[in-house]
Amino acid sequence: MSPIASSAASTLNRTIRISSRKSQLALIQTYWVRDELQKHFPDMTFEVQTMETQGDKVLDVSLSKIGDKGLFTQELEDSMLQRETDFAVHSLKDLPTRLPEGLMLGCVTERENPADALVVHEKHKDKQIDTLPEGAVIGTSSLRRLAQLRHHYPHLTFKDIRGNLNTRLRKLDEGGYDAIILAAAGLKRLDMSDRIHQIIPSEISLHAVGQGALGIECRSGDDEILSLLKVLEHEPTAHRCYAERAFLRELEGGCQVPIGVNTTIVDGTLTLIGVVASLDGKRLVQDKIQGPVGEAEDLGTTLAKQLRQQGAQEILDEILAENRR
Ligand code: DPM
Repeated sequence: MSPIASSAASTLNRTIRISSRKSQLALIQTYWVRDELQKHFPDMTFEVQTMETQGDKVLDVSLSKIGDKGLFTQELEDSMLQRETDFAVHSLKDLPTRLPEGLMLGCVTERENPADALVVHEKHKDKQIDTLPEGAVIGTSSLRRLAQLRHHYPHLTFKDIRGNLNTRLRKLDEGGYDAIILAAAGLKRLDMSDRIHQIIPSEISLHAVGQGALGIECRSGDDEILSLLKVLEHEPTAHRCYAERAFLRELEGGCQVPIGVNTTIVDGTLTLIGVVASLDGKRLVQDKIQGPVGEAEDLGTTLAKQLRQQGAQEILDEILAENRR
């Protein structure tokens, strides 16, 4: 048997184990990945193993307080490192920009609309974000959404909200909030696009790094898995997300941070806009950078350094100090 034939045969015999969180959205995403791979590799067996992460368990504490590193990913990562599973499907925005030793981002899938969406209580169905009344209560636990929206709409009130999408929508419908902000992509994947009342324009709020894309994490250099995942890679999304992740990595101070981005690619030129906002919404440090898609990560890093010099570092230091208290 030729070496190629034998390696293909060993792949055929193997069951590929995929790890996933248990939430409805996580499962929809993971099953999509599994079904796509099954279509491409009909003779292989794919098996999904679900697990609970710390982020799924701790529901009563503000996201920004329990913070950061691998909140929604660590248990999945441990199972890959222990070779109990072969790869993990994440919402890319929940995947830390620094991965544990031995793991890598193996694939980035085509992005859904990365924008945030306004979802309103029925009584505001004739309103938009800029016509909600004074004191209207907006539910979000994203510092990024809070800081940018507060900047544009200082008359609105912001209140923490946790739980999965269904829980949040229920809390809204029950009258606990006038409106909530959610990722359009999550609503779309859950087949709840009808709840999207308004797409928040990027001039008002830049989206989170990696928002709307799936990131598939696997063991570094696991060529067998990487060759399978290649069929799901969407290059333009990958370039955009690599630029966004390099930007965040360069700025990150170790807590959930009010950092937003926007990326586009036109004729091989990538444009990255980045913002760092103070929590009171009073200061926004925003700039943009352009260059060849092949230099995506350098562009992200360079823009981050520029923003630092323009005052972003001060804002991040303040938030870090606040979180340590
Ligand atoms: C991260 C944030 C939020 C999630 C912070 C942010 C939103 C938290 C909140 C890093 N992860 O966006 O600034 O609003 O209280 C999350 C969602 C999705 C992935 C839900 C959402 C679905 C969209 C996607 C939670 N993670 O943002 O509404 O796959 O990109």
